Amino acid sequence: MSVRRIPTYIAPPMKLALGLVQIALASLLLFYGCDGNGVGPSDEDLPILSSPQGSFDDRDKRFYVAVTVTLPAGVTSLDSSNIWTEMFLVDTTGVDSPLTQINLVDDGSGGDILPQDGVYARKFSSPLAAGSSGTVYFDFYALVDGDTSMATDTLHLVNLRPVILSVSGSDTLIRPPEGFITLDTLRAVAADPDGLDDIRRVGFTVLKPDSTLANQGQPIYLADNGDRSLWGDLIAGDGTYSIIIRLESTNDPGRYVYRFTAEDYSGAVSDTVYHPVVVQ
Ligand SMILES: [Ca+2]
Ligand SMILES: [Ca+2]
Repeated sequence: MSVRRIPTYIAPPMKLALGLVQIALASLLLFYGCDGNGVGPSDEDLPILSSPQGSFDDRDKRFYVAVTVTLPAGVTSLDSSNIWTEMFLVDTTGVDSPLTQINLVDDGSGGDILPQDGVYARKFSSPLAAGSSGTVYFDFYALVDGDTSMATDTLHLVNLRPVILSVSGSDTLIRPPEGFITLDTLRAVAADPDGLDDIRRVGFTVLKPDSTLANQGQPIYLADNGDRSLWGDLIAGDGTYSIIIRLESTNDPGRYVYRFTAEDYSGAVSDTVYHPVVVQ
């Protein structure tokens, strides 16, 4: 476990003369610095990075990153290899994971909106696992003549709970004669705003007619594996979870209540959906 990496700021010796000014600026930044502000070096030979931004487009599940660059006199543009962002995730336990490094462009391609407007940008597919939560850091760097400028933006990720949209199955079951079994297929349609990939499992507990819980109160899990014969599931990975239950002549008659929940990979649990079944 580690705290977030602190990027190395490269200060060339020629800036020693500006040391006092920098100390004064640093104390100002203590009071005025905040997320999303570029920290441009006070040196006219270095590019100044401002308005760093990283955002997530929920429609196409891609990140957009951009930073405005003011180049020093005599430098007209930055090659893509000299301007980039490094993306990190600090999860809710404080663990820091590097995710990706993306070079930026200012030629109107790859997600950059306007060419040659000084805003270097890119759009790229999310490297995050579905349902990731924590804080994403975008550290932007520009390199000119061996000197680096840097700015940071942060983005807080929020995991959303899964939901069970519907449950289907017989609401009345007739006990079979001794030596036979009755089969019924239960299905639960689950969803998660972070994507179906974020659903870890869907299960239910059974409250019996005598008010005790079946299976020692442990959930019985359904499957979304497309296995029709064993699980009664029609399509793998479609969010509809299925199970074939067996009723025997020895099962108690009366009213049973199935209580369904879905859980995602962050451990968030859906609201409970109740499905009563009368066994005759
Ligand atoms: Ca989720
Ligand atoms: Ca399915």
